[in-house]
Amino acid sequence: MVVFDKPKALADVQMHYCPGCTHGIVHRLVAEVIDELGIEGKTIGIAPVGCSVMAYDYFNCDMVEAAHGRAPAVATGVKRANPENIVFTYQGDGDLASIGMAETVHSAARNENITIIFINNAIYGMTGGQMAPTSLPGQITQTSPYGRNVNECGFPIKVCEMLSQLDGPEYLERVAVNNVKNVKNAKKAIKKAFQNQVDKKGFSLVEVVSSCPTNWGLTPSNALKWVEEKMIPYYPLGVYKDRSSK
Ligand SMILES: Cc1ncc(C[n+]2csc(CCOP(=O)(O)OP(=O)(O)O)c2C)c(N)n1
Ligand code: SF4
Repeated sequence: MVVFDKPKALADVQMHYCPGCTHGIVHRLVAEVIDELGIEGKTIGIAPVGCSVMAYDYFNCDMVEAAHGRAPAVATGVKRANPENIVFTYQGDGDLASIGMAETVHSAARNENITIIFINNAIYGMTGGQMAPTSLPGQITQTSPYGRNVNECGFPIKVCEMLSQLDGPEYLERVAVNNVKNVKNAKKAIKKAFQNQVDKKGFSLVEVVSSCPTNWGLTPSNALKWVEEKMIPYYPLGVYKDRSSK
């Protein structure tokens, strides 16, 4: 009996992520969902700029690399040209909520029939730990050495809450992957976000509260604690919009 196996949609290569980084967990969940929905032959992923830039090497499906922040625009083009394909983006907070905010908001407002996996780790990971739009008030980063001062830098952007004000999006949920229960919920949300696209329901975004132990300066286990104690209270988990549930 097989009790643990690698999803077929995940390439059999070693990932470059740091020890304790939750990008790997989310990759696995996305791959499991692609396998379970039987859509591996027709799925196209859009990779971001950021630590997950090399997602194109990790998923066993066609992948397109977008310029920084432009993944939802690229996904829009790919999906409109190939409506029978399943198109997803995989983006960090710098990519999705900073440079790519316009693409995010407008693709949501248009209710594009795409799936967005949004990794919120409250920092720019790839470039060495600068403040992100989602860095917490008081959070120490390379560009906020005394802690994020909201009077100078503004408040963190709560993407699900913000997008939920739009009429467009079909489904918005925030999940986390800091413990087994949350990982299971995260998988359910990711599956629903892909299923919605199969069912032609429209724009579905899952925000995954994630960890970056390297740039937070924490051990992997303390980083998961920080997710529980600091991130989740600021970014409450739950469904922010689900038009089909009405
Ligand atoms: C136009 C442009 N501006 C800036 C950069 C530099 N850059 C590369 S990755 C990155 C931050 C990525 O952070 P995030 O999206 O949060 O992803 P993470 O690395 O944390 O997973 C930045 C600023 C770039 N590549 N292109
Ligand atoms: S820098 Fe952070 S986000 Fe990037 S791979 Fe390392 S732990 Fe993950």
